[in-house]
Amino acid sequence: MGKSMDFSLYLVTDRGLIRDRALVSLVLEAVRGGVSAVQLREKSCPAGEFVQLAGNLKDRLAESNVPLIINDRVEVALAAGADGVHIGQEDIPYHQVRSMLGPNRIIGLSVNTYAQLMEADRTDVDYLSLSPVYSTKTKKDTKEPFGLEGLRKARSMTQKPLITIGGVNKQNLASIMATGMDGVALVSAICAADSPEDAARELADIIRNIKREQNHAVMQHQ
Ligand code: TZP
Ligand code: MG
Repeated sequence: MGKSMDFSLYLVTDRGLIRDRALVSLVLEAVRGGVSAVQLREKSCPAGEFVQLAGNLKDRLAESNVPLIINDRVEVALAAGADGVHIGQEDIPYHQVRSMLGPNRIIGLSVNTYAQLMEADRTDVDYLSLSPVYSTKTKKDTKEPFGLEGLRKARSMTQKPLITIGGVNKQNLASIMATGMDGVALVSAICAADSPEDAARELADIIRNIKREQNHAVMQHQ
């Protein structure tokens, strides 16, 4: 996996939401539906178990070419041979994560304010996640939501791949993508769905349609 990554439909896992289903098979179903990237997010998993889970998932994702990103835990990503790490503002600082992972692995960073966005824009971080776009039950300690206006403003401030997270679902997805996001990250819309595969397929269709309309608009403008 090189550094080019398709951010459009980015699944972030939460074992608390998957009921009695196995995480790896749920993720693989979602990938069959059209998920383009996966972030393994485990907030209280012992390192050994986390590495085993990540290694297993990485092996199973190999044939789909979907990258595996690890939330927060650089040592887990290295030990499991993951494609990259996603960090937040309170995690190990970006430059240190970059020196630990080297130039070839993907690093994503959550930004909660425009000041953080501007600071991150000056680095070679691979993608930025505006967090959150909306408040969500899945994560209670989020900062002030960007909302659609905030996404548009953020889009005008950076050329970097830009995604957003928080309360994204099939109802609001088209309006979020229309602000110029490269993609969205979601937890409950896929992890809690009765059929993660169908949910992912429906979301991927919406994204495909809006990207097609956007390309069309660009071509007509040329
Ligand atoms: N970071 C900001 S909001 C969030 C994370 C991990 C949770 C998003 O979950 P959902 O269910 O997609 O709203
Ligand atoms: Mg974090």
